[in-house]
Amino acid sequence: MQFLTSLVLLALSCPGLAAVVPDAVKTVTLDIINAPVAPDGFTRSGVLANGTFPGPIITATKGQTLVVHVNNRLTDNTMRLSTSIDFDGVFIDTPNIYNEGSPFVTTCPFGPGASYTYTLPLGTQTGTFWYHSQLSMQYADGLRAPLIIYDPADPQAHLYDVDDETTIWTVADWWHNSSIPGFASYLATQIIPVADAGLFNGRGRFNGGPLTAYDVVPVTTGKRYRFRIINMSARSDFMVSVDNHTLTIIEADGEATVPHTVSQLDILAGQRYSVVLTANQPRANYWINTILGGGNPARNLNLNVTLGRGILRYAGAPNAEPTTPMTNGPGTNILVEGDLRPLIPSPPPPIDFNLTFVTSMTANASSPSGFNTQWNINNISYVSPVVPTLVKILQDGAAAKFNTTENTFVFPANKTIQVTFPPSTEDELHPFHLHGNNFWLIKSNSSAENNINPIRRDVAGAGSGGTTVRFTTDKPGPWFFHCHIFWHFNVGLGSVIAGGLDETKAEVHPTDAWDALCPAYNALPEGEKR
Ligand SMILES: *[C@@H]1O[C@H](CO)[C@@H](O)[C@H](O)[C@H]1NC(C)=O
Ligand SMILES: *[C@@H]1O[C@H](CO)[C@@H](O)[C@H](O)[C@H]1NC(C)=O
Ligand SMILES: *[C@@H]1O[C@H](CO)[C@@H](O)[C@H](O)[C@H]1NC(C)=O
Ligand SMILES: *[C@@H]1O[C@H](CO)[C@@H](O)[C@H](O)[C@H]1NC(C)=O
Ligand SMILES: *[C@@H]1O[C@H](CO)[C@@H](O)[C@H](O)[C@H]1NC(C)=O
Ligand SMILES: *[C@@H]1O[C@H](CO)[C@@H](O)[C@H](O)[C@H]1NC(C)=O
Ligand SMILES: *[C@@H]1O[C@H](CO)[C@@H](O)[C@H](O)[C@H]1NC(C)=O
Ligand SMILES: *[C@@H]1O[C@H](CO)[C@@H](O)[C@H](O)[C@H]1NC(C)=O
Ligand SMILES: *[C@@H]1O[C@H](CO)[C@@H](O)[C@H](O)[C@H]1NC(C)=O
Ligand SMILES: *[C@@H]1O[C@H](CO)[C@@H](O)[C@H](O)[C@H]1NC(C)=O
Ligand SMILES: *[C@@H]1O[C@H](CO)[C@@H](O)[C@H](O)[C@H]1NC(C)=O
Ligand SMILES: [Cu+2]
Repeated sequence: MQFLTSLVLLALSCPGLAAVVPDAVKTVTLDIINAPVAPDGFTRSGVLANGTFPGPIITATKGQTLVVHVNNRLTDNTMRLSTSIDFDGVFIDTPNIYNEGSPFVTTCPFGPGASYTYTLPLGTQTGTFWYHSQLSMQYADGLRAPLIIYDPADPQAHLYDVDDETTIWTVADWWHNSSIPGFASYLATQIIPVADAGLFNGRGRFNGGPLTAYDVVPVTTGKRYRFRIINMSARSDFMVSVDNHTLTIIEADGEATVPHTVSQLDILAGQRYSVVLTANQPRANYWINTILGGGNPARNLNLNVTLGRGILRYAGAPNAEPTTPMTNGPGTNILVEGDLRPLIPSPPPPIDFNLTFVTSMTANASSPSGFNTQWNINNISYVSPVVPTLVKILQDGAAAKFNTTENTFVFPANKTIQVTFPPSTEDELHPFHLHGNNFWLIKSNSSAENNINPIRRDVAGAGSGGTTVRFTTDKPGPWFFHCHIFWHFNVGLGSVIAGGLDETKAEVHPTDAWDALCPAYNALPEGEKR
């Protein structure tokens, strides 16, 4: 650790690494439109940023303010017509919380024909992030894309040679139908519609479908690549490996880690990793295996998890698929999340409030949500309020009132909160995601606790092994804390962590454009609110 810390200091103080000073502001425009899209060869209509899936990559440099103008040009009413964008994993300071994009927590969505500009000072944060629609199940219809904040003086720069737009890897689950009938089916049957395909960098195949070209990742012998892997799933997790190569993890969710080499890693919905791959094998084509998990493939004969993959192609190798069999990966030397260590240690502070979150699924046609399928935290199923949480806090500060079904946990500012998910009886991990902040991962689906040097990240899976996270309310405000399996989230598997209500009221001064969002949304015809 001493040695690595010295390297960090060396890199930071080395004048050779001093970078060109970027513009203070990075401005991006996104037009949200409906357009036909066929990532796996099946053409459907999508809800798409600038008409592509994944949407355009947003890149920024450490210290910039990101300004994103979003124009809602949606017209296809077989999918949602309103929208709201979440910049997943980006830290947001209290004064900017109103630009955080969480419908009915920190904002209202905006309807077709309307625009909104998100202004996000990025501070000192760097790493791998993504943006997606935070409204209902809309991101399953396509509105998801990478967001990378580059560090011109990356303390890990000596570990890799290449880190650019060709080294971003996205994995995503994909459905042939709109999320609206899919969600209705889930409510009626309690079974999440099984995806039709798993996609690597926006491409994949389904059983019986056309032999669409797999995405090709070019590499040159001898070079070291920083691949930034983003799981943009609405449901599925993926097992990631590259035939004949190891992957050295150096970042998890925007936090640098001590380099840790594995052959395979499981990445949950919403999670990100940076891995270094050294092109040190014979010049050839190699399968990148990104194997989707989640759901019983027998329920959707289109789905063939083996067909979700890409190709790592060495310069000089034939322009062809690998000749080796498609496998699901080596199945050995798999990442154990609890083995990761932060590059720059930050010991977790002692606990002020100790919470337990018990997750459960119930069927209740007369539940407050009216859903026959309902997920609960401590027996409460989250239902969005009509008046967003932040609006209530800005009006009433500490006197703000929340319905039981808002599952809103109120704390003083500057306290340390621990949340324990006891071992559950469920067969899958719920990737719990904290907005605008991150947490220390004290216990990762196991009984082993690390109170000394755990990693910090913003998505962690809670499942049968038991998971504990710890975070502070140093940034007053209401922050969503929810399962990133959006099917579960949309039937109640969510909560709001609200720290320092009076401080929030004092520090947050939204713009007129933000103030206008809720009245405009409430005035929309029902069909456009959806
Ligand atoms: C999206 O499309 C708009 C309109 O064509 C363009 O101005 C903008 O630069 C595009 N955004 C990105 C991130 O490519
Ligand atoms: C989509 O769902 C609707 C409503 O259930 C159904 O009528 C339609 O056939 C489905 N389309 C596809 C491509 O599965
Ligand atoms: C992405 O996350 C989902 C849900 O947690 C999971 O089922 C899937 O395996 C993950 N994908 C990867 C490549 O890890
Ligand atoms: C990858 O490793 C396997 C097993 O060691 C070997 O059979 C195969 O030839 C290697 N692939 C290439 C392209 O070298
Ligand atoms: C999945 O695809 C592979 C490769 O085409 C094929 O060999 C296998 O039989 C398929 N599996 C299923 C369950 O259809
Ligand atoms: C916090 O609660 C968990 C159970 O949810 C318990 O195991 C743990 O000992 C408690 N920690 C403290 C410091 O009270
Ligand atoms: C179902 O929801 C209703 C309305 O909230 C509630 O009164 C009832 O106790 C719930 N039943 C179960 C089994 O949770
Ligand atoms: C949830 O409700 C069940 C049944 O009423 C009860 O046994 C259990 O203690 C409750 N759990 C929590 C965490 O409140
Ligand atoms: C509380 O929830 C009920 C039922 O969903 C709703 O009718 C009521 O308006 C809510 N009250 C507030 C203050 O949000
Ligand atoms: C929280 O900490 C900040 C920074 O140290 C300080 O400015 C603020 O007054 C504190 N707030 C409370 C309520 O303790
Ligand atoms: C979570 O931990 C349990 C208990 O060790 C283990 O059986 C299970 O496979 C783990 N789940 C995942 C998805 O890693
Ligand atoms: Cu879940």
